Amino acid sequence: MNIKLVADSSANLNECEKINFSVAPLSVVVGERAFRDDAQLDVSDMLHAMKHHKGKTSTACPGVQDWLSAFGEAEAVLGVTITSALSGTYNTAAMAAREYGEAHPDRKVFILDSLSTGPEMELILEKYQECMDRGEEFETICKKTQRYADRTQLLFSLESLSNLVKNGRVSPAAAVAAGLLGIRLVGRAGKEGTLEPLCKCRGEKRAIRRLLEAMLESGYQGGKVRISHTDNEPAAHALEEEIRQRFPDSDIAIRSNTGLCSYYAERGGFLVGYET
Ligand code: X90
Repeated sequence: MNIKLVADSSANLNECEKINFSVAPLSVVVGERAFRDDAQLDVSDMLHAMKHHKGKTSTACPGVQDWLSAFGEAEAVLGVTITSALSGTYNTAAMAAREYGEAHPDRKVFILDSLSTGPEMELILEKYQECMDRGEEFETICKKTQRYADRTQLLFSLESLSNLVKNGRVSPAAAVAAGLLGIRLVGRAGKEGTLEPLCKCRGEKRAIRRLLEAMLESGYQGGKVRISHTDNEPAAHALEEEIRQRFPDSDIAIRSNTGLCSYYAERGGFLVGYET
């Protein structure tokens, strides 16, 4: 069976990075300009436009048509989306899946709600791929990957929560003190798929130490780690070093956030997806 992988653009992955993989882009709206979060997006141009824009900015989830184009002509589709608790993305994907199934009763679509975003979605896609490489049945892959997603987690460190608060994705109370100079909010994606603050740390070093502690508390034992950052490669590498001091052989990869995660994580923010 020819299986295709799909994800929305909050996974920070480019279409050319995987075989038979398509992305449904979210958009970032800054005044009159809409930045589609696809391979053509220049993230620093977008961040620059945001910084100099006085009015409101916002984001929009992919439309049903974006998902249908991503599905293409595949016989079977395995997908993953950003948390349905904070975005309509899962909803439009599920609508597209229904339409696709009605138009082609012989085809199959499975969409997993990550209850998370970014690098945790990356791990989920890698799991799909691993099962496909082993030649497993579609239904087996769906079940195994759903179970796998219960063992993966997401932590983050943010220097500003301003776009999350302005767009109603997090309560203003959670954001108190973040945004002050040098304070980072360390938090995680909770079980319900919302943002849960863990602590406010002064300085990046403390934030990184707290992140590792939180990883260990939640059962990290040297499994895979995926880190994505907005303009903060030094912090991503510093975290990688901290992890390697305890687990020298862990499989760790770092990448940049694309448009959607950059909009919400803002400059300096980084996300960590890992296996427990
Ligand atoms: O317009 C839309 O439908 C997109 C809304 C997305 C809102 C949340 C984006 C979060 C991006 C920020 C830090 C991680 C928070 C994780 C919470 C589950 C990344």
